[in-house]
Amino acid sequence: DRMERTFAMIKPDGVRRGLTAEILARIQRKGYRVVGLKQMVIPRETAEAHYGEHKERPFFGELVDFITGGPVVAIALEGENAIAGWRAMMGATNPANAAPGSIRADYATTVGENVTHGSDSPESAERELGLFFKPEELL
Ligand code: YYY
Ligand code: MG
Repeated sequence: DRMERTFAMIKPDGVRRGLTAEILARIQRKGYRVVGLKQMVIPRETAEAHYGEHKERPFFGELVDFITGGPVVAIALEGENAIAGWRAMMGATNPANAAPGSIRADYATTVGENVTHGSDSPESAERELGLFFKPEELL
């Protein structure tokens, strides 16, 4: 139906555990187009902006420490209904509630280290893609 772009990320736990190829394989098998891709260590101020909606939550400090604590793989995805579709492939935030076969169900045990990120709305997708990619880095 609707062609969308979304921001996906393999978090430091996923990269550290060697899950990058497996997760990219799932994305490509699904049929999403990878229109941006880079491995990077997220600057602290970018992480704080990315997770700005959680600034007042008790886990915010740990979340920013975690997400800046090692390389991530930042991914721009394009496809039909890619925003909700990628969220479905990831599964629920808490791996204990994630659907069987989803990335978080298959690879994570704790809410704090849940392997992947995905934008939750068209507005978030646009904001997050703008935080992580320059226009010329997107195909
Ligand atoms: O979008 P999503 O990653 O599924 O969840 P959010 O509610 O946006 O939370 C972002 C991030 O924060 C989550 O992936 C792990 C962490 N977190 C946490 O450590 N403890 C919580 N109770 C909720 C979220
Ligand atoms: Mg979120």
